Amino acid sequence: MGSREQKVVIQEGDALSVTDMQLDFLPGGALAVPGGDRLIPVMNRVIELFQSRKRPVFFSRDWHPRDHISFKERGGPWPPHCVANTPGAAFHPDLMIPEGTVILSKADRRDAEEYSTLYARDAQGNTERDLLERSGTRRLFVVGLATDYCVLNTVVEACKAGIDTYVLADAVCAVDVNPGDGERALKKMRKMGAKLITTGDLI
Ligand code: VGL
Ligand code: ZN
Repeated sequence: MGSREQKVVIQEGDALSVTDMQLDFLPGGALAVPGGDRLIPVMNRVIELFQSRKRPVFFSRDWHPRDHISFKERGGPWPPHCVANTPGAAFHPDLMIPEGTVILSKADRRDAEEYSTLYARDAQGNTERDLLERSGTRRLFVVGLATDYCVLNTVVEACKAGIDTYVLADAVCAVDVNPGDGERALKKMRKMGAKLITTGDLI
């Protein structure tokens, strides 16, 4: 039987990381990922599964100052997006955010870009990596935006940190500034040792 048919049972030691599902990254937002909103129902089922198994769920967010280095006016590649405490930085209202979800902020310093969520921080300054360690997480499941930026960098860092990392390929979506960026990112993640599965493989 090929790996495509294999089911993955969510159990102790598993955690879910929901990456940057903020209004500015969704259709109508300042840096919209085309089709990003189609992930929401798929993702909600996964979030509910992790919640029902009492597994940790992390929500990361891009949390930029107004004059962040990644913005065009400062020579960066992006239009202003996800400015802290603005409507565009809010999570999409249709997302299931279970009680006890940890919110992690990143790229909140004016002169530093930060795509990976692994060192994003909660209100107390704990990083996602700290919290993964403390919760005894051995397998990290990643969903969200964008495949070719934050998901890619998170998965690469998690693999380097020795975490068994799973990408839910039907619950991520690419910006595709250059056509094929998303596909290349998935390939790179696989090469780093990440496992690409779909949400239907989870039970
Ligand atoms: C992201 C572009 C700029 C992401 C963040 O979350 O993937 N992409 N800032
Ligand atoms: Zn950003």
